[in-house]
Amino acid sequence: MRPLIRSACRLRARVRAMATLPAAAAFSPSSSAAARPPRLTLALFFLPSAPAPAALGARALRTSASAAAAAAVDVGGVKIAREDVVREEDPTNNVPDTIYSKIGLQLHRRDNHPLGILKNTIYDYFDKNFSGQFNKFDDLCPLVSVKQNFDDVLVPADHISRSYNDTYYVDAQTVLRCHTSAHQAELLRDGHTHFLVTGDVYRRDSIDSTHYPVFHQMEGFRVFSPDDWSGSGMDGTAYAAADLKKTLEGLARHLFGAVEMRWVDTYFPFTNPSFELEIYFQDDWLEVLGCGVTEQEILKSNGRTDHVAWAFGLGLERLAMVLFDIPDIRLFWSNDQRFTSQFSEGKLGVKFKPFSKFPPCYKDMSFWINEEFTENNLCEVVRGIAGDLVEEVKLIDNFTNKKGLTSHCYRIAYRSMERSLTDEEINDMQVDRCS
Ligand code: FA5
Ligand code: MG
Repeated sequence: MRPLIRSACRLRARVRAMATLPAAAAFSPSSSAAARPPRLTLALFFLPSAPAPAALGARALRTSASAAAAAAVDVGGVKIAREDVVREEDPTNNVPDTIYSKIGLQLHRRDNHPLGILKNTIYDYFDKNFSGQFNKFDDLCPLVSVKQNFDDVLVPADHISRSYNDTYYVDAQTVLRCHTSAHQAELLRDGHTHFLVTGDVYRRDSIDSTHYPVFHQMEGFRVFSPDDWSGSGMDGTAYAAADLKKTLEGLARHLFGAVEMRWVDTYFPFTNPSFELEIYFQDDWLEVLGCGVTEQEILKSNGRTDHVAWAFGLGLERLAMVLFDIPDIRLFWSNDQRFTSQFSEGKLGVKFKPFSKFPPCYKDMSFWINEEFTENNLCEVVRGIAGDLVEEVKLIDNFTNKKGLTSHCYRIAYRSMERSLTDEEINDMQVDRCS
């Protein structure tokens, strides 16, 4: 999970943690699709003078995945055409067709889909406890301005989440929202004081069973006026923080029944204090949401001076994977009847019965990197070539030679959820599309 807000560099951390094997080990060939993966040393050597994966990726992506992209989609009455989002010649654009093809699908608006079932159950909780006070939005356009996504929620100018490595830019001023907090300011300005915003959000990220570049969040926001806290013996901030925790603990019980949970202090630019809620589930603590008391500046700038507010942002896939026992985040996008037929409106917590677990096909890929290399760019290239066949991309070796050149070896796990993959077809796909 890449936190929007923390700036930890997972790749660097992992690289540091790895023992550096001798070059011979890093590049030794082997061959089998079974437990010991073959080493496929593709002709992808990014020497310092060679193009970085970002540049290479953009081209690969745009030719390989366009078949799935529709001509135009409608989101809340806004028509979004491919050329509005994917601009091949524009260096300020980094949106591939694989991402465009997800815009407008709005899984959270399907009542028979696990994400729709979960959204409706959260709505039920707020309707029951706040009798219609919360306005609900689930159809706001995911194309937002840099101002909405970052400036309006006080994300610092140099924050890592603004980088082209982490965010999909349509142009220098427009992004695919990377969190539903992008809508806080406009809704406040429109006069809303209690609202829930559900939507698809987009982040360039690593690849594994819990990360997908498109996922879904629900934002909650509640404004208090001085009358609300004046008799409480608390100041506005303490009052809002207590109400926030009570509200979210109630929501967690509504979803999970009696569960162990804990609050963890954290940091977000738009809230202070800030917390994460973790739930103990299947022998581990799981972060399910971020939240906090809204920074005064946001309220002041949007017409609510002298008020306080709380806000939260929860990850729907995170919760749904736990509630429905869904083992791989790619499954949410499946149209396979064997997946879709297992879920129906109003039925939260029906346990998913895996219909297949086809064998993975592993390929290892070694290449020299330069200072421009990033893991997110590599993942984008791989996703552009293999689409949803790629299950995981994992750094397994990191080696620096005497001249200071560094090579990385990544293990790519390919696995179809519908059939067995052959070694040959994956070899062909890699060679065809990378040459
Ligand atoms: C945010 O996005 C903040 N906007 C949340 C927030 C809103 C905080 C309002 C305070 C006030 P973060 O990046 O941690 O924070 O993401 C929030 C939740 O989204 C996470 O707890 C997790 O459940 C989910 N999430 C984040 N990244 C992913 C991902 N790559 N895949 C699936 N779920 C994710
Ligand atoms: Mg987080």
